[in-house]
Amino acid sequence: MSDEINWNELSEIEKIKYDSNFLRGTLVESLADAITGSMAFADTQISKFHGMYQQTDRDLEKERKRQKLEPAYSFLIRVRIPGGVVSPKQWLRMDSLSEEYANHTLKLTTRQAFQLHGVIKTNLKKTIQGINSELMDTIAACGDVNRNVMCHPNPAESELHAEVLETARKLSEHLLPSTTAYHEIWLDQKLVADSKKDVEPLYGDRYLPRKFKIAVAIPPYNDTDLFSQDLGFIAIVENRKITGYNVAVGGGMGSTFGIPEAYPRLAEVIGFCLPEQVIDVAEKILLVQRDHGNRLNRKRSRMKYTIDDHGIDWFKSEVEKYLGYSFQEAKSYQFTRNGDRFGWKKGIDSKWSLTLFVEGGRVADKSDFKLKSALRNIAQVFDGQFILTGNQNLIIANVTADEKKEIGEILKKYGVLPGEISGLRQNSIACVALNTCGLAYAEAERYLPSLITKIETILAEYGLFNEEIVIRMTGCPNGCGRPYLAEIGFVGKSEGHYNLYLGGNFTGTRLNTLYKETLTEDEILAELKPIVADYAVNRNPEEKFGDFVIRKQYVKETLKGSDFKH
Ligand code: SRM
Ligand code: SF4
Repeated sequence: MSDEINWNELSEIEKIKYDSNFLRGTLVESLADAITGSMAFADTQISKFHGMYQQTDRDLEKERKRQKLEPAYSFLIRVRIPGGVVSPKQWLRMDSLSEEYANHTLKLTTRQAFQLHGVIKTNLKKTIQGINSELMDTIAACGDVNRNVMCHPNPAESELHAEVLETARKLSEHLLPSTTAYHEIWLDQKLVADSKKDVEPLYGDRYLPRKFKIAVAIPPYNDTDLFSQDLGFIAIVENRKITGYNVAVGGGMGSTFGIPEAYPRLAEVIGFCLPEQVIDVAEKILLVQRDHGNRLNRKRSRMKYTIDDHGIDWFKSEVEKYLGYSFQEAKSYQFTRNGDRFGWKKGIDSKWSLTLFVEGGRVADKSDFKLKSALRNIAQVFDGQFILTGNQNLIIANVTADEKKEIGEILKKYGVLPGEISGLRQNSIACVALNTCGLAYAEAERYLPSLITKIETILAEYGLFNEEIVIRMTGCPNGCGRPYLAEIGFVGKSEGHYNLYLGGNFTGTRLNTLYKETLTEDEILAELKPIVADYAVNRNPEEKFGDFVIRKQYVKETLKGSDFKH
């Protein structure tokens, strides 16, 4: 079949995947090439499936060019952690790898994964072996496959959370590529001489047209931003049991300035399935996308466009054809919020959990705020779990009453106390952007905290310091911080300039709308101040900021992704 393909009309990545011999490419040769810190182009694409991205330090770009040096190449490594749950030992391993081989920080991502930044080529293998030695891996953390599966697994919330964690883990395992390339290349396991023996029963030899993302959520909390996912499972709970899941398809945030046919889109609910059907449903949806997704133009190859191109009814019936049975009618559900809920919480089993705000998901030591040291110390003395949330935060879970006291003391010792953090900051997300992201037009993680401080001054002036408002910033329109679901969203246009989007809602079920383009910081503050003032005086009781700006017509509601404007 693949031999009949007209490669000229397909995106060049399709040929690279096909020629890679089930994700081997010439990675071994690229790793051995001591002349450069980079990999051959095709290997930079294939290595994504192994959980890494080649990057350059963009802060050093000009100086390296001036000195006629090649860019300062290094790699980000992303660890696959379904549901974000790791043990203290695993945390300690990631901590020590970040010290030994990376830039001394840990990044908690918007998909509940760890990222290490700044790993040079010669340290890649040692780092990946270190990760695997603590029973974690980086397979399929990136690439045209199913990515890390998200869910909210805090056992303090209910016994159902353990069940969805199990589901997320099963989904992740089931949808892993089956090539042995990862084990050969990184873990020195036996080389398969004729690796064409490998089969990819799910993916085939060209894998998916594009990345594929799944999340599970238990209402009323939409803390995995379910409608931004290719595939979302909404748990339906009756008599304290999960009786099944509503199935939502076709979400995605990625978009591109100047290309109106690339837009963010919300997932749509197409029906209900039983818990025992979840894996099958996910597999068949993935297969429909594999077989019908656009392989010509990567800007249009996510599943959201397959759905918009063919229609949701066609998509649903195609999935049902693959399944051999029909979905049941969707059940009613209600989300009341997205984001995380902070502080100590006593669980159903009398154990405690602490949800800590981690600004921009960056675990690092600063002079008076030694978060990294504090978490290392906690991991050394306690026996529970660390849970990475989908909002770049961290839950310390399964804590006994004795451990609670000790953890409190450790946090105090290192200056990390869950003190007063504004409702705006608590609900903030910033993508990585500069200095590592090759696609960033502007700062995000390094800038949003100081912008929030300035917006907080305005909010405090109007008595709104504690008002929870979802604010998100990304350095480009790809949407890694899911900015198009924020009540206040910023997307970088160029250095120091951002588009401002308003009117997403607090439950993560509405896209926002472009309010003003290419604003500087002064302009952002000048635009926001009168709206905040109006909100303080004229909002209805309990009315959220995102709903207010729609009611007062600062922006019109975006009803569907294809209407979204940059
Ligand atoms: Fe992302 C690419 C970082 C979540 C949409 N994303 C990138 C790259 C790898 C840049 C690149 O391709 O060279 C970024 C690396 C920056 C760095 O230096 O670390 C990057 N994405 C991230 C993370 C680390 C942001 C964060 O600050 O947490 C998140 C890692 C998640 C994970 O653990 O797997 C991250 N990315 C997302 C999300 C949010 C989500 O998945 O819930 C999205 C929007 C949802 C979606 O996929 O539609 C997202 N990333 C993208 C896109 C646009 C995809 C598209 O459909 O157009 C790109 C660019 C691409 O794929 O071409 C991208
Ligand atoms: Fe990079 Fe853009 Fe993603 Fe931010 S949104 S991490 S700038 S690709």
